[in-house]
Amino acid sequence: MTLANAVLRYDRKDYPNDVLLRLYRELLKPRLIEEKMLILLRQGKITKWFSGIGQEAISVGSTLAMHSDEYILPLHRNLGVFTGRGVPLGRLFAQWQGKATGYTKGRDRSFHFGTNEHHIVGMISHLGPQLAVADGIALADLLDKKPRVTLTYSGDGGASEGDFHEALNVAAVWQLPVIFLIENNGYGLSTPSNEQFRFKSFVDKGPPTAWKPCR
Ligand SMILES: Cc1ncc(C[n+]2csc(CCOP(=O)(O)OP(=O)(O)O)c2C)c(N)n1
Repeated sequence: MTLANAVLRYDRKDYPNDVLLRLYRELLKPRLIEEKMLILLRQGKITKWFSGIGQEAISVGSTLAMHSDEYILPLHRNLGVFTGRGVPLGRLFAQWQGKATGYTKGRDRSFHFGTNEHHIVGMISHLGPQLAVADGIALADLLDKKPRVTLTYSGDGGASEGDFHEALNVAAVWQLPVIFLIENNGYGLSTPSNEQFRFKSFVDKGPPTAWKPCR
């Protein structure tokens, strides 16, 4: 079975209650924070917010599937990565309100920040530049023989960038342990999918291959 024809199977009976309850709580946390942030936005207490409402399960599920010492490179709609990694809420709110106690010490009020303590690398742009950084982290792990995986995200719009194709190509050629997770929410900001790309699945951009480097 290839990734392209993989089917998501879920059977409630495969999971004990405590696991399901934990997942539900982890899902609820970013949603409740986002609802609060949207109120603060309307009140003029924060200046911007990129909503990830409806996409929480992607960030939360993928983050919880990672080990805590594996690097994640999230984007502007991946609040669930920060909550899933247990980043203190006080500092998160301070960051978004541009306070000195935030991660960027008041220099920025968005998701352009990381925390090495939580193995989260700050977003460079909303588009592709952080994808090649994920390759670099994975290469370091490979050279150090550390059995780790690096997780990075892209929107559907970001997947049209040259950076995206470069990062995928290097990862394929060097067999790097990177997960490129593409969130297709139907729009690249305001550009609809039918004006953005022409294929059925993003998997077509990086088909799995049996080829191995000869070294
Ligand atoms: C290098 C660069 N070019 C342009 C922008 C402006 N920009 C921010 S988000 C975005 C589109 C993102 O679309 P997509 O990847 O589909 O993610 P979405 O916001 O729809 O989740 C653009 C063009 C940017 N942040 N960085």
